[in-house]
Amino acid sequence: MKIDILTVLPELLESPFQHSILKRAKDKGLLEVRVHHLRQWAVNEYGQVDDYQYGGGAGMVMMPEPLANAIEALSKEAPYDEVIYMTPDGARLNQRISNQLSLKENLLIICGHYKGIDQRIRDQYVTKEISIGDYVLSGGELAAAVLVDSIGRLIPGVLNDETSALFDSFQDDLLAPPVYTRPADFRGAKVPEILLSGDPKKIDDWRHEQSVQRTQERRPDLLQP
Ligand code: 6GU
Repeated sequence: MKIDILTVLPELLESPFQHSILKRAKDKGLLEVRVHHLRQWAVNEYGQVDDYQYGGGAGMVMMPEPLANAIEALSKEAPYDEVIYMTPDGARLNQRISNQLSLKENLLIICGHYKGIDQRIRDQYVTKEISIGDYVLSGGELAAAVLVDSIGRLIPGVLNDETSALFDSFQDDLLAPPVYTRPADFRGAKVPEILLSGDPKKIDDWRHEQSVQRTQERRPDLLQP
């Protein structure tokens, strides 16, 4: 999979993909993330990419020309399956959306800044608008990093243990069960006996029970049909 990211703050996206699982995805050739500076497509030599909004009001708006030129130039290499705009008024990201996007080949993510991007770019180029939750960030970059992380780890072959994503919280609309490692007795607090039983069926059943219980307590909304 290839993911292009369009931003006015590429520095914010330098580190997130250089570590851990996403680094492994890159090293294995399963994921290529390219960060593009929107200023390359600025309208003048001052690097202008934003302007005052029509109708007045505080805050700048990202101009349509740089974005359109960038999207068109980048699309020439290969057409995008989705052009995603990160915005607090987009659809709230969830595991289902990440699963769907992990099956795509070629994605473009646009990071908004200031008051956002000109509506005409959203109308004419953007195919998906995504928010990562009901709070406001100062730009789309950190949200884009969250999205790429959640997608990248789902690409087949990225995770070491192929099955492990299957047991993540949300993968089946349940939260993950509690986990334990050594020692079996930590300052008097013991690991549940069943996990030491060596009986895989019992352990599976216990984990499922714990998942359901945890979901009922913490996220009953996930259990609604
Ligand atoms: Cl995608 N962008 C911004 N600026 N704020 C957000 C967000 C995105 N998702 C939640 N808050």
